[in-house]
Parts: sequence; C-alpha cells; structure tokens
Amino acid sequence: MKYTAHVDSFVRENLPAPELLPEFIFETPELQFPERLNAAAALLDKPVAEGAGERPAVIGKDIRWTYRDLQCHVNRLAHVLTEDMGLVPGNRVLLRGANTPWFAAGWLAVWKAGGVVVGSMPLLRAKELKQFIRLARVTHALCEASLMEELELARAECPELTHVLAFGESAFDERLSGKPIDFTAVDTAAEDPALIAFTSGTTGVPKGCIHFHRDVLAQCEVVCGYWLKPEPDDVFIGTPPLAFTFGLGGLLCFPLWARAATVLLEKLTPPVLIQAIEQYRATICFTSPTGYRQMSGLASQYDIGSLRKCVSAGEALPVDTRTKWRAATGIQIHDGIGGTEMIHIYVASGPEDYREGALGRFLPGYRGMIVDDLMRPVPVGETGKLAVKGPTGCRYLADERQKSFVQDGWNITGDAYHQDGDGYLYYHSRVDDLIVTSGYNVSGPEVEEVLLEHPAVAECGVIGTPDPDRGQVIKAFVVLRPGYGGGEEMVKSLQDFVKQKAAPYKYPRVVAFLEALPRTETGKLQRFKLKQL
Ligand code: 3UK
Repeated sequence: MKYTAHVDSFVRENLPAPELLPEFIFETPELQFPERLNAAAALLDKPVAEGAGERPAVIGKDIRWTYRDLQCHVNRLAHVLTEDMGLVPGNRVLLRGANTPWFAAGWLAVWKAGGVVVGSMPLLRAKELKQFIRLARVTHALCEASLMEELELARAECPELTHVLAFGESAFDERLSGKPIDFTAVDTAAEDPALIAFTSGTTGVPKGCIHFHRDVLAQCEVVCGYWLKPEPDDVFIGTPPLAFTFGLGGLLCFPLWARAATVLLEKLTPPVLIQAIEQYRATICFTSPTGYRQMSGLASQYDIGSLRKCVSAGEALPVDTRTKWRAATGIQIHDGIGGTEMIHIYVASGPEDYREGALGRFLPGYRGMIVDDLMRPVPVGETGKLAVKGPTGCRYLADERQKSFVQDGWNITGDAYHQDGDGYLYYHSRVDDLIVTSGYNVSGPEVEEVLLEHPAVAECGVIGTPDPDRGQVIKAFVVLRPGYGGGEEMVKSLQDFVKQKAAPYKYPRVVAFLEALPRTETGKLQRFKLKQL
C-alpha cells in the first residue's frame, strides 16, 4: 500500500474509483513534487527557515503578522487541535469564518496537523452546514465566535461533529497562549487529501471536491510561477472567500508562495475594497468582473497608484468592463477561468498576450480541446465543450456525478467555447445556459457584453425563457445606473442598441428591470434564479 500519514482513512476510502479519475499530467520541472509534502510546511515553515521570518505575511484589521508571527499562531493552534480536541491526521475540520488572519491561520494549522479542511462561507446557514458535515463526516470545527449560532443549530443534528472551538474571543486567545510555539508538521504524503471544497452549482446536493497537498502547491506553480509572477514585495488584497478556492489561492496560498503579504478583510464591497487598496498600498487585487466594474466608477476618488496587477475570475469578464478599468487605472486585467473541481485557473491571458474578446490560452501544465457530445474534437472556430487535463483535476467525494465531469480521463468543465487557429479560447457560456432562439445559438454573456456598453446599464443578466414559437426568447434583466428610469422607452432604447451593435437576432425580446441581480456569495450571477423570476 502507498504511504499515507492519514490515520483516519475516510476521505481516501471515498475517492472516486481509479478508472473514474481524470488523467493527471506533470509536464514541467516545477510540477515534479516529492512523495511527501505538507502544504503548510511548504508555504509557511519553508519561508521562515529560509530567512523570510521577519517579512510581513498577513495584515488584517488591527493585525500585522510577520511570517514568524503567523507560524507561532499556526503552531499553537495545531497544538490545540491535536492535544485539546483530539484531532488525528485525516479527520475533517470545518472552518467557518470571514476572511481574517485567524481564519487563514485555521487553514494552515489544520494542514500542519494533517487534517482535511472543509471550508465554509459566513453566509451559509445550518441547512448547508449540516449537508457538509454529513457528506464529509466532519468531526471538528473551528468557527468564528460571531458565527456560532448556525453551526450550533447544525450540530444539534450532527452527532459526528464532536469538537467545536470558537475563535476570535478571549477564551480562545487564552487557550492558545498556553501552547508551545513549535509544532512539527505531520509528514503527509503529497497525495494525502488537504481539503474538500464544496461546490453547489445551481441546484441539488453540494459536491465535495477533494484536493491533495500536492494540488495546493500545483496551483501556486502554475498560476503564480507561469502567469501572475508575484514578487516578495507584493501586497495581495481582494474579495473571494478563502472557502472558495479562487480566494484560497489568491489570498492565502499565492501570497505565501511568493513570500509576499496578504490583506485579509471582511465585507469588502467594491467601495470598501478600493478604499482598502489605497490604505494598504495593495499591489495585486483578486475580485470578480462586477467588482472591477463598480470600482472603475470610483477610481478617480482614490489614490490606488500602488496597484500593479488585477485578476478577474468567477464569471466572464465583459470587454466593456476591461476597457473601463483600463481607462480608470491603466491596468489591463489578468482574466482567468478556473473551477472548484480544478482548484484554480487553467485558461488565462495576461496583459502581454491579451487578444480582444478571448479568454486566453491553456496555462503551461494544462492542455485541452473543444469537443462535441461524443468527445470528438470540433473544427477550429466551432463551438463545443471544453475538455482539460493537467496537474489538478476532479475528484468528487463519493458522488455519482464524477462520471459526468470526467470522461475518458478528461475534465469536462461544462463550459462552451470556440478556439481560433492560434489556440486562443473564446468563452461563450455554461453549456446549460446556451440560448437557442429560432434555431440560433446565443450565449447570455455575449448579449450582456453589448448591453453593458449602453450608458444607462449598471449591470445585467441575460437568459433564455421558453417560448412556444421560437423555442426560447432572449430575456434581459437590467439594473439601471442612478438617474435612469425603466419604461417602454428605455426598453426600446436597449433593444435598438443591441440590434445595432450585434446580429439583430441577439436582441432581448423581453426586458425587465431589477434593483440588483441575484448573486452567490462568490459573486456569481444566479442565472437559475433569473429563470424563475
Ligand atoms: C465560470 C468563468 C468565464 C465557468 C473559480 C477561479 O469560478 C470558480 O469556480 P466555480 O467552481 O465555477 C467555475 C465556473 O465559473 N467561470 C469562472 N471563471 C470564469 N467564466 N470567464 C472566467 N474568467 O463557468 C467555470 O466553469 O465556482 C475561478 C479560480 C478558482 C475557482 N474555483
């Protein structure tokens, strides 16, 4: 049997069968990982051992930790987990909190102790927490004191959850201060699970994506080493929750990998984020397309001259948003598509290789193709589904849906694209969201792109609704900018605008006005909710 440090083998036993796994490829020198690897040792102990101990690591509201401070806190917390809470390697630990230094310390402490992190976001309620606890057989939880209520409700129905500790209150600080500041990381195998990231999609039971210690490092090598290229003096900031792998990479793993600093603040709405960029002199920002869109209108009021690089992911980045942000800041956005199943970004473009309208190309380490429903590659220029493989990939925890995400060793992400002759990939939409109207294929994001250029439009979402004559008709939900009113005239103006700028069959036959669009905590438009309206 292969080496493992896990004493509790639940996750290993619930991995997909070998024949259902995607193929993993490690083509470059940086992706040759040793057999034993602990993500927290690599991202935290190594920098300290190599002299970065006094450098700034984590910045929060009223907190400034160096790498050595962070290591002390993580080590003490690892002692609490193993000694006071009986954690053994392989146990699942639910982490519940907003993006704060202590929440980040929780991730690293669990990894050091050999546990498997199940991240959860502050807005989740007892219903979702219960699902996570049951599916991942969670035994331990670290929860921000102010967020205990929903966890207690869930716990009442989950006997498997035996140890819960609240952090962010004085009892926690006292308990920690009694622990030694050294802790030797558990000697985990590179292939021991490190996290289970739940993704709910739009409907149904959440799917738990298992990622190994190796995967945590692989995302750093690919996204940072080959694409973003951060440096030790960088200061990262942004909005995605650490429980969303976009945030886990961008706001915790990447900064540590680069020996840079990360600013972790909660409730960063776009106006608060842009103010924080100024205040903390941040240099690298991670947020969603709507974040950049909203901030571009505010940029002139702040001194954000420290900013060097901006990463957008989670949803399609409209050209209009890219243009507005560039006009406001001079920065060409790094757009990348990633996913919970793949852990982070695998197709992307940077300022130097951006091609108008294209999402980008496969990052080094990944390869792929656009295929039809029978997994046959489609010709250049034709729309199909993306199939991708690389150093990371989909491993659902005990879930039948593995069979549809992974086919013939390829990860099928569910997104429709076409590719040009130079390997640039153009994103259309989720395959399920493609609109078929009178025989034409239209994607919601391409109509949104056009509408966003209209001066009255702040935000919009475009979907197909059933129609007896046309199969589906295009329906736009529009949030207007302050000072504009929705009415017959506005509807006509928007429709004419689309007809003028795009093929006329793409214009929205139905237009509705909303105060705000329904979004997930990760910033994604909830198209299914628009369909129900
Ligand atoms: C969509 C995009 C167009 C796309 C994620 C970066 O979003 C992340 O993970 P999820 O599992 O969703 C994945 C799906 O979201 N998407 C993401 N980025 C883009 N569409 N342009 C983009 N740039 O449908 C994808 O399949 O929530 C993103 C890193 C880690 C992540 N988990």
